[in-house]
Amino acid sequence: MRIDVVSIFPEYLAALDLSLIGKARQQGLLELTVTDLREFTGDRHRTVDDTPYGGGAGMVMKPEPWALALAAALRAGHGGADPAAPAPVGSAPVGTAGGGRPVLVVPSPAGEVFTQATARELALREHLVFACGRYEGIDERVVDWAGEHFEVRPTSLGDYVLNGGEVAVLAMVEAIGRLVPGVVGNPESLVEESHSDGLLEYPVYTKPAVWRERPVPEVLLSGHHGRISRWRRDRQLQRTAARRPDLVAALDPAVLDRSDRAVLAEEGWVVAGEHVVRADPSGHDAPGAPVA
Ligand code: 6GU
Repeated sequence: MRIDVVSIFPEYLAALDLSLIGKARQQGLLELTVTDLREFTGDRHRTVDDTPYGGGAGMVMKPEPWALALAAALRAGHGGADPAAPAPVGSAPVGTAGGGRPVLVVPSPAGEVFTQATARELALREHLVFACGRYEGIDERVVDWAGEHFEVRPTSLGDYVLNGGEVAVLAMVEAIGRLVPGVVGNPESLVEESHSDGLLEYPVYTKPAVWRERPVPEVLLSGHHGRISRWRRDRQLQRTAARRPDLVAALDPAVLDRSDRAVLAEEGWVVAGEHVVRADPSGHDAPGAPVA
């Protein structure tokens, strides 16, 4: 997989040299470049922003440096070919090759929310480009122009505001990169983790068996794999009900066995047809409940 990040603060992305992602880059599993948007300016002050048409607070990123930077990223992904040049005879049409068109991820609190499903989807693509905006954002015509060359994905980490896309890109590249085959040494550690099955992870413990008068739950020392699996599943269900009722409401009843349903019932949730809903004696509809 190839990843290009464009930012006016390339130093922010230095953390991608570290840890799992840094190692994957050294091993050649990920080819990642970070470029400074200001390299694509033409004036003495290397200007990347200007005042907004229509007025209002803050500054807007100028379109031309972005178009030049993104075109350079496209060329890098084509092995240096001019993205505007006709495709060589016999080459696969865009969108039919394994990874499809390059994806342009535009981090923005106004984007679609990034989830584990987004990470899984993007981990299958061959070329990702991240455009880190600052100020009030990038001139919207860049997004329009980029749509001719990329699949454009305005993407948000959640409902809060960061000063720019860089921190969001660190999070997204880590979430995506660790799903690229070979990046995480033991692929089993990708299976049993939060969100992979729509539930939060169960609690974990290590030695000593008693720490500051607190014992590890006895079942975990039993060596009884069936009981341990059941205990862990119960803790996942309880924890998800307590912390993330939205995830419980999104569960497919088909994945819930009788024990699962019993645990959820104790937390106040019941299966009603195709949905898991709050067992609410008041009769008010729970979020996600089917309309009767
Ligand atoms: Cl992706 N960017 C910015 N600037 N703020 C955010 C965000 C992204 N996700 C949540 N807040």
